Amino acid sequence: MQKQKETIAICGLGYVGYPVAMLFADAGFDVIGVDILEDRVKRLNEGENPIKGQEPGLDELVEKVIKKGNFRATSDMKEYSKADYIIVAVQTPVAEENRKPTYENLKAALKEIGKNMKRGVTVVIESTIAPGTMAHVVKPILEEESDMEAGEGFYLANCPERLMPGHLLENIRYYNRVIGGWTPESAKKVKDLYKHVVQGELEETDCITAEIVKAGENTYRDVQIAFANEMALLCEAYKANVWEVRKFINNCRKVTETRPEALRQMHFPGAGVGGHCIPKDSWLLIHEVRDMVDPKLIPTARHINDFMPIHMFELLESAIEEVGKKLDELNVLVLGWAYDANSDDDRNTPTKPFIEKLKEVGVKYEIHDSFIKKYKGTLVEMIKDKDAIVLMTGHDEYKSLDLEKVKESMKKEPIIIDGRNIFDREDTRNIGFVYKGVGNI
Ligand code: SAJ
Repeated sequence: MQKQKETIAICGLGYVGYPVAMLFADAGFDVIGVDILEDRVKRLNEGENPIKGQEPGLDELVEKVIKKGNFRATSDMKEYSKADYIIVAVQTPVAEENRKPTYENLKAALKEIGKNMKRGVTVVIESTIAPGTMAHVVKPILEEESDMEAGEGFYLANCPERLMPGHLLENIRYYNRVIGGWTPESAKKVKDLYKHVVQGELEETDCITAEIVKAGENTYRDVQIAFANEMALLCEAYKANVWEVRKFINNCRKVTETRPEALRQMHFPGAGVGGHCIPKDSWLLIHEVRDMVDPKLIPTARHINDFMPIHMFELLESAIEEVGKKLDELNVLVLGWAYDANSDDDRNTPTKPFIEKLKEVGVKYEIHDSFIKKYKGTLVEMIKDKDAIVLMTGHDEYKSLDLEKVKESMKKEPIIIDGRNIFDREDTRNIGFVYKGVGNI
């Protein structure tokens, strides 16, 4: 077991790096948070928790760690030289034009780490990367900059994060983790380290397998969501209710280990797929072998999910046709800018392409989101005199809306477009709304 007062440097203090830093500090390690954003570093050293969404237990943990005093943030890259372990949790977006990973943040971070890291250090990549990246990007840069060899001068592994906003600490503590060691010793080093914060299983394998597991599981989710979204479009055409259909499909039979074929877990159709991960991890998964394999299903699933915000606009269009109003006379309230319920995370939010459609046709609109500073506002005020409400994000706050009062405050023949199945179609129609939901029109 490691001596407790070892030092861990965490590179990137966002939705992944920050909770990881807090948990290792709470476990007794000296933790140095390294981030290029000096303003963020300042606020972190003043004890501010940068994550504003609902994160059970995080505020209390931050308070405890700040009192302990073994966490500090810095933008000084030389601090890497003090670390026994360096965990990298930077964003790995893909370029919009060609869906290829750019790795700007990752390469810049690796250069600084390689330049400053000491012999015998263990480097762990938590960021989601395309299969082959450890071999073709991470290892070469670290070796080049440090003049040491992976597996000899330093240990190297990838241990992809499995975090979801709203469940950050729970996911770190209880989800199983896959550790891809450049060498078996590297995997063992990382396993012994993560034992201090992870109660889930720590499974050792090689780098390429761990890379494929992470990009693959997010792609699996994207494909499942695309199936649910296409089912929703089919149900609209059949004038059926996708939520009824989904209920009966998923209720086929109690899933047992021995009868996997009974497994039917249709995901949720909706207004679109956002976040930093799901919209791009499919492209990471196929990146290095796209020409060899020419995958069909995975890119198609991406296109179906990217279409859903546009479909929300189509539902709005057909509703206003029903009430004989014109798009350019419309005043719409859009509920939700964050990509997921009760979170302040708006990366790749599906609301953005929806808003671009409204702008394209000159629809007047307002956006409400209590988790996003720019879109905070008094909901009852913002509802006043609107023609339509379009729900993009399923924040709990919207579930408790009093639709009777909402109707009184809106223009006549009010419209609700429900992208997250928050409202009951019949109840909403009985109150006097024109209601259209994804897969439920
Ligand atoms: N969504 C649907 N239908 C669904 C599930 C989600 O439309 O049935 C939408 C959500 O509204 C959201 C988007 O998809 O806009 C992504 O939602 P998510 O629940 O997948 O959340 P993420 O992206 O925060 O988390 C995923 C998780 N991956 C898997 O479950 C395989 C999480 O475990 C990963 O750690 C995370 O990506 C990541 O960081 O990679």
